[in-house]
Amino acid sequence: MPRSPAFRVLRLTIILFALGFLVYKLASPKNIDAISQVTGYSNGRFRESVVADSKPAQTKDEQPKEAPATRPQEELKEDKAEVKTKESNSESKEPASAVVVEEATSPAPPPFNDGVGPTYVHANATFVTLARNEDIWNLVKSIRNVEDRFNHKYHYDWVFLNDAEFDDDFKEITTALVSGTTKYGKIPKEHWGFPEWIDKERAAKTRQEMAEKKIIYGDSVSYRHMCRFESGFFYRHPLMMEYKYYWRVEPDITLHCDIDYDVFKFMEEKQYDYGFTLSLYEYGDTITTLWDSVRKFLKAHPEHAVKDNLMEWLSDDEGYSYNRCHFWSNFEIGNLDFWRGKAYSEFFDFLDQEGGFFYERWGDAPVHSIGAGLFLPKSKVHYFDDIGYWHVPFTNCPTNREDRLRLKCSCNPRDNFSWKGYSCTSKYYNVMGMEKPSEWRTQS
Ligand SMILES: Nc1nc2c(ncn2[C@@H]2O[C@H](COP(=O)(O)OP(=O)(O)OP(=O)(O)O)[C@@H](O)[C@H]2O)c(=O)[nH]1
Ligand SMILES: *[C@@H]1O[C@H](CO)[C@@H](O)[C@H](O)[C@H]1NC(C)=O
Ligand SMILES: *[C@@H]1O[C@H](CO)[C@@H](O)[C@H](O)[C@H]1NC(C)=O
Ligand SMILES: [Mg+2]
Repeated sequence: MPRSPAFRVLRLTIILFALGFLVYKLASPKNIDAISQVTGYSNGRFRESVVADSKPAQTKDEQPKEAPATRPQEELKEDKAEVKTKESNSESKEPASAVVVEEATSPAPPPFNDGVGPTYVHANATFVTLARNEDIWNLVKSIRNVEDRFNHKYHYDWVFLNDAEFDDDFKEITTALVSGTTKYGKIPKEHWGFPEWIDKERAAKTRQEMAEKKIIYGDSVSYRHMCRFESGFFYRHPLMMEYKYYWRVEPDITLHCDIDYDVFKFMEEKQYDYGFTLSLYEYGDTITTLWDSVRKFLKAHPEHAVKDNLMEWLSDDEGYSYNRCHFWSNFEIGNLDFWRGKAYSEFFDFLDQEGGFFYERWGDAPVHSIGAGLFLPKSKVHYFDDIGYWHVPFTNCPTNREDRLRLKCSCNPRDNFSWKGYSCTSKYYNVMGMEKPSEWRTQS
């Protein structure tokens, strides 16, 4: 049935009116904010006009506190060290005047979608990874995890160390992935090789014996250089000297949960010097005489062992023998100045002279753990039970179900290694006098 022209005009008017109303509604300040939150789109000016009637854009932690942390970019030309500053990062290094103006006109325009602003005061900290060029594809997985779960909000620096020169591919890929500044350092020869007092024939004989016993990495020379480097040198590399705190990251790890606070500032505020996620028993054949050397050292330097240390966690007979408990050092968040201090430095030098890095296969994990366990009061060691972590073959998964949901954890709580027989974490709780979470028995 044909309709009259008047009807058509009326219909068109109604449609146009409805469309106009819709556009008006969508363009209202509240919606612009909602849209920009959903799409992640934000740009200083655009947000400025809508900030007033939207919810606070920053959380407590992200609130600007003091003048911007303009950490000076020192010239570190030694050891062919190289620094790459990303464009996004240079935003946070702008001169103070530019930032102050912004603060005066707008209460809270964050420069990053979901990160801390340019006025955020970072801890004096960096990530650090020892790797070979060929580790790149196992390493990107780790970096992606750390960025997604933590560093995309904070943009901490990342130092990469290698006994060889990093190639361009390695540098380009890692620089693209890390949201902070990346730095690349070559390890000096004295820190990666046989010291002159080591009898290389004797070392070769050990490697052969260990190979026959099928001890993991028992026949490897490079693994021993790695363990010695991580035990006594990583914290003295020129690139590391400008930092106080570090987080060690290895290739092929997984972070299972969001980390919704600045762990470096947490270390600083709580005055912790060493943080771990997993602990276990060391393979005895790799450290046959390590504890004998530790005892010799303690006899010569009784002043270094502090009161209220973790001796009870390391030894079941008041220091007579080592029970082989150690923190798993592929994950560490710690204070570099502790390793650089007198007690640990003398300890490492002593162990290095003893030769066990080569005549046996002393690992950096027991060496660090004994150092931290004896020369730090136990109150300075922290168990990060909230950091979901995996390095083949063990998992740390937060016990508390609410935490796992809130932090979007991807770990199966049944895989939690920390309460199982081969872990030393239960013992750690006993020694610390900490109460175990109620669920622990069902998981042991
Ligand atoms: N530059 C360099 N890095 C190394 C070398 N060997 C090991 N690494 C690094 O040192 C760290 C420890 O080595 P891994 O091979 O992971 O040793 P692991 O954790 O005991 O054993 P996996 O079970 O194989 O992970 C990792 O960050 C490696 O990338 C080496 O010869 N050169
Ligand atoms: C960071 O820490 C290192 C080591 O403690 C120190 O030498 C350096 O001056 C610190 N840098 C800043 C900016 O505080
Ligand atoms: C795993 O064990 C640790 C203790 O070692 C505990 O704190 C953590 O909550 C446990 N997680 C689960 C899921 O059981
Ligand atoms: Mg590893």
